[in-house]
Amino acid sequence: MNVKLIQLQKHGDDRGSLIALEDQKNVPFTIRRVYYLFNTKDDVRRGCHAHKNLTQLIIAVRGSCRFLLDDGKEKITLTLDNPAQGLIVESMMWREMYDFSEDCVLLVLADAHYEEEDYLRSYDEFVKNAAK
Ligand code: T46
Repeated sequence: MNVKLIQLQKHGDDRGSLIALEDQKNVPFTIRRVYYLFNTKDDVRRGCHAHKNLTQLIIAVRGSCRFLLDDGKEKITLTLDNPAQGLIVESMMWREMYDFSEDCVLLVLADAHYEEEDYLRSYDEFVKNAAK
């Protein structure tokens, strides 16, 4: 399955930590959009869609949440709980996020602007497209 967890270099000293994100350097694409998810209730599932053509880097800059990733053939689950770890999610990957900690802030860097037409929000439609 095409899922990568990348380690981000932490610059730390006795004042605290800092992580820099630079496109085409530690972010493997040109950054066209940045958004963040916060104040998510712990009993909800977010995502529940795939993208036809979008690569994203997702970082839990605070708190934690679980991910279910499904490429139409295989499913995996993982926890994001480390601000120095980035999850790369490519196109045609069904994602669901759940078990958000109260303080969770998910930072997302994307290689394209927001386009509702890029979303596959029906699982059946996603599976049909993934099989092509
Ligand atoms: C993803 C996961 C990790 C915008 O207007 N612009 C944007 O850039 C985005 C991402 C969303 N929106 C609007 C569309 C909806 O009215 O914000 C609302 C919530 O979006 P959505 O329900 O798609 O959010 P999530 O948390 O289910 O999914 C989001 C991203 O959409 C998705 O690409 O991979 O976060």
